[in-house]
Amino acid sequence: MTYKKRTLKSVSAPLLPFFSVMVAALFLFTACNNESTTPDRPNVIIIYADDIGFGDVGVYGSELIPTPFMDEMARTGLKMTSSYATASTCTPSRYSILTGEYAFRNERAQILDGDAPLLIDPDGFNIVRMFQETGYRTSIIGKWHLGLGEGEIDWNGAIKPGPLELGFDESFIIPTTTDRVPTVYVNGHYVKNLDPDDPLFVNYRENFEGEPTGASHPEMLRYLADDQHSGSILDGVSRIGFQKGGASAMWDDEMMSMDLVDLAEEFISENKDNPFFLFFPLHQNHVPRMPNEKFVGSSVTGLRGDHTVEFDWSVGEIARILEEQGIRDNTLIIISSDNGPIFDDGYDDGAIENAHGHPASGPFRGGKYTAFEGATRVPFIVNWPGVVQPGIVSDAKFSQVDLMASFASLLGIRLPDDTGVDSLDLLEVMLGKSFDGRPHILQQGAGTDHMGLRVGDWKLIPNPRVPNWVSPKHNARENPISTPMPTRNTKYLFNLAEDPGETTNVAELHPEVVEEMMQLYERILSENDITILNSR
Ligand code: NG6
Ligand code: CA
Repeated sequence: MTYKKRTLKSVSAPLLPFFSVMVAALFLFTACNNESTTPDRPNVIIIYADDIGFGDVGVYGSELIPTPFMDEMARTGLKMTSSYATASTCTPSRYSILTGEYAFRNERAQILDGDAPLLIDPDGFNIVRMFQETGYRTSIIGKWHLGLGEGEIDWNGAIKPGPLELGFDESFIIPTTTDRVPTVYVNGHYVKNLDPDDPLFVNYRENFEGEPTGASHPEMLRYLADDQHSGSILDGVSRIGFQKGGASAMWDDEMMSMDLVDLAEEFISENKDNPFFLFFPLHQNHVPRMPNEKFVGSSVTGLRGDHTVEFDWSVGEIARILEEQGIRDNTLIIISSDNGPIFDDGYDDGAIENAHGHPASGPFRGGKYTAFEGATRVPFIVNWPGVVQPGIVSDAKFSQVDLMASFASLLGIRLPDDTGVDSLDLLEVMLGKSFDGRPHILQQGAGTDHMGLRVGDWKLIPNPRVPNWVSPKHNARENPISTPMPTRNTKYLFNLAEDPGETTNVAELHPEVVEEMMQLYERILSENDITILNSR
């Protein structure tokens, strides 16, 4: 592989050529490259929420869901207010973090079924490998949803390729979503706690004969579900897909947070003397919302809020563990979410009835699946004591796709050619030292051709369309900010400075802005950010 220096005219570039040689050389390089006072090689933890919206966090305006631990992270660190997931659904957003590439460039990078093959090429470069090859111990503990294996998966054998083949030294995953089968953890290559005498079978097309489903046995359910979520019943909740056997391996939904935090504690304490990268993607507040009983009633918005409080507790636990291990100061923590909020995502769990007007998208319109701001503009908190100054609020534009190049910069390495093609080195922005963010932000709605584009305060939705299973009932707020969806074949232009809620389409008033943004949009679709910025 050849590594060419990545120089960008409009953003700061990683400084010198280097990747994947000798660790000694890395130290030499970083020592020579001490232009800034930022220490290199901190531990890095990304705590990644599932479906937690901009307005679900106290410091972002939530009044009905208490999130003291995230609030404290923001008060003692950086709170970003124009930071985006690349997409309004899970798989594509995660794909972008790992690859540094907008997910629409890979048409398979869409919400994956639970038996889908691995989406990311194990032979390619990715953010995990970047940390691994620079001497970090790498681990994922939590939700994966990026596919496993190469086709048919035998859940009773070795399940690979997967996270380990992408550069994680250790992997303990929820293989897909918690509303999809199989409801088991995969530890390394194997289903955890599987009894060979009770093998596990998974099918996404048809049920196993005689097995109860949500459709056939609604009386067995804690709460009712839509048709899609009316497959096998596990832990009293029906899921997408069918599974049989593997009883000893089933996770306990209500213990999931404790399971994952315990593992994080183990990993952190084992690696307290060496740099580590922990990707910690949690399941809150994705459906089914089954918080531990100690969190039930902890918000006044029902299970959805309680689940969010449980997420916040995990954030607090990570801080506690780092303190106890004496490595809090040398650890950079990022807290964010994979997409905007949703209230009803398939289960009658009371989310809408108990919302009490809770503005889960903050001041923005829309949520999960859409291309409005609420779909991808998510909480983004950076905490690194002594380096990130306390209490900074930054409105600089940043996308999670930038994590790869920004961390490359922190590590003092240069990304290989043709990798991370949409990832910009915004390390200084990420650390609150600069407010000069991305020139443009692409926001992928559900599917690959429903996008938003933000440039400055302008926001264009060139081609509004959403899957037919996304309906207005998904959002709880009875105001124009949440719904209805725009009309197809109409271009929508909003001025976010005057109209952050994207209520008024001003496309007809500003045809020249639409025209210019359409040109950029077409360019982004056919080229990539690095090429575009270099050609300016
Ligand atoms: C959708 C599911 C939804 C959720 C989503 C993935 C239906 C009708 N809806 O297909 O409930 O699981 O996939 O969410 O099946 S995500 O946050 O992981 O992208
Ligand atoms: Ca999600």
